[in-house]
Amino acid sequence: MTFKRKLLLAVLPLAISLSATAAEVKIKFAEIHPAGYPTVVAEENMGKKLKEASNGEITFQMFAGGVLGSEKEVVEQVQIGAVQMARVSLGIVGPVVPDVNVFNMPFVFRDHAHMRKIIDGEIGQEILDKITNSEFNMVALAWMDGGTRNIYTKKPVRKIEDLKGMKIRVQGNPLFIDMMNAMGGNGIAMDTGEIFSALQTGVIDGAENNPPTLLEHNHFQSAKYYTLTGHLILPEPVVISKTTWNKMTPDQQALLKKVAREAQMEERALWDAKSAASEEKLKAAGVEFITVDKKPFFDATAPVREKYGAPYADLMKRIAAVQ
Ligand code: BDP
Repeated sequence: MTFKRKLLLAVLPLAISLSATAAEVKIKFAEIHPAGYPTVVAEENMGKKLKEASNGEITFQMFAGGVLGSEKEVVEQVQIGAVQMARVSLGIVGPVVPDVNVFNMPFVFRDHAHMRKIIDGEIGQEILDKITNSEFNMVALAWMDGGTRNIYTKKPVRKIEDLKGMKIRVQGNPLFIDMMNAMGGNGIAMDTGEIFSALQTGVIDGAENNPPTLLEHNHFQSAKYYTLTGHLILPEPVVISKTTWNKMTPDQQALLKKVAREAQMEERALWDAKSAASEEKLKAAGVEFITVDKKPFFDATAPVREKYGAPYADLMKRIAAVQ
């Protein structure tokens, strides 16, 4: 064999593998929620579309149920590119990209419909861009709907005074600790996966979340009182590691943006159905839904909005102006 031919044979596999890796994108997607949850279903459908529309160049594998770690850990993994994509609560992103905290403030949205209007419009895109333009190596693509969060406890909270001194789990974001303390409770940060046993063993007296999470994460087994404070309406960004994003072709990037936005709209319908069904199941399981006057909760948290909202006064005005 001539030297030239030998050389060609030696570099050929390299050339083939280089061109193959340029087009192939393998996505591991991390989710804290279990299979069948609205976000998981919409994201899996997004994965199917990615695979089909890219002729298999993009592959997608869902890791539901928190098997890749807590949301905090997953955000770190996405930053280094070890996990390619995830959906996380915005609460968890706040300590990393403080600019997103404007959506994490208690009672910043009038109601669920207001939040949806905001995430679908230009302000929603601006906040996604804040994540993308931060130094944290993630591209934020779309929003999932995480409904409205209310407080659930082992002993009933029928008025704000009842919350006094109760240890209530919140997500790991100082803003939420301040929020819970402002309402009279004792905010305790822990990961989602720790709540179930912390409730059972009495490490905490309660937590706060939407009906599907209260049901699907089995917290209702210990916390039978659900007080409808509606203090947080947190949207949930879908992110991809910039390391992965930068390896994708412009066409692949455009495809991902398109199907992520479709997932945003699809999840919403799934969410509404799941939320209604969860409420029924929780009531059937003996959870008491307690209607309260929200005003004392709103008033008590005003200092939190002042403290964290100060840099975003204009943005908050724009949010309030959206009808
Ligand atoms: C749920 C969110 C999930 C969070 C969880 C929590 O969908 O992303 O991990 O709350 O509070 O509503 O930990």
